[in-house]
Amino acid sequence: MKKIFIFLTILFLFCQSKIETYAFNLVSNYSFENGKEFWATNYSGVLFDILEDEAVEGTRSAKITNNKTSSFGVEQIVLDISSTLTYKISGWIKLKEPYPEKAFLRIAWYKSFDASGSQFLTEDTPVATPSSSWQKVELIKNPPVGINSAKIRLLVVNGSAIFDNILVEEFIPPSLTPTPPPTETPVLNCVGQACLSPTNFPTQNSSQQTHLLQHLSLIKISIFLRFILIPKQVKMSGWRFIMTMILLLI
Ligand SMILES: [Ca+2]
Repeated sequence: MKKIFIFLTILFLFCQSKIETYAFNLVSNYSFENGKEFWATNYSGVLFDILEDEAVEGTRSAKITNNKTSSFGVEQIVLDISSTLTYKISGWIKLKEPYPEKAFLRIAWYKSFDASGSQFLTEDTPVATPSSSWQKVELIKNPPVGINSAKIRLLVVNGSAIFDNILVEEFIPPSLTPTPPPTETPVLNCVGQACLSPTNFPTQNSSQQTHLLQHLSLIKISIFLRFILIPKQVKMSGWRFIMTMILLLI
């Protein structure tokens, strides 16, 4: 009986908990904590340094300097791209003075499976605004049909910028975002000759419902804690156990 009780309790807690989905980042060494590993410059004139004292995450970041008026920087191949999915490309940028003309992220889509051959299309995040603070840039995109790989590029035009926390991940819309209730067409409620206007209809008060659900959850938690804290010497009868589980599952 005790094992069944523990099993059902764990099952109950599992069912009551919110199942959260975490997107998987496809960028290796995304935070530069492993130095330059997996990253390479895409132009010989680019200076690529790892900073040890500035970071959004961890302790390291990448400083990229490009004195040309074209966009150059560093890049990394991203595999396992599917055109049926939506991706969020994001990263943190901190500009160095004098501020560069541009600093941003670019995703280049490839039809090949290893980002070889010609790029099919490139798409850019917004450029970082002139500021010496860390700022996040991001882009949410569906790859074109037939895309199987990509390159993520950290680019600078005529200056220096620091990059950290570079993510290319499947974009999953927040499933827990409450959606507004559908708009109902007002219908007059006529009883005999008297008709109630739509403003007299009882309306659902979502706030009150939310409070009621919270109270019910607190009651269930209280019952659960009460039986967890019962001394081992006190045995739970079969009927008491069944009633407890029924209360917990209501
Ligand atoms: Ca870092």
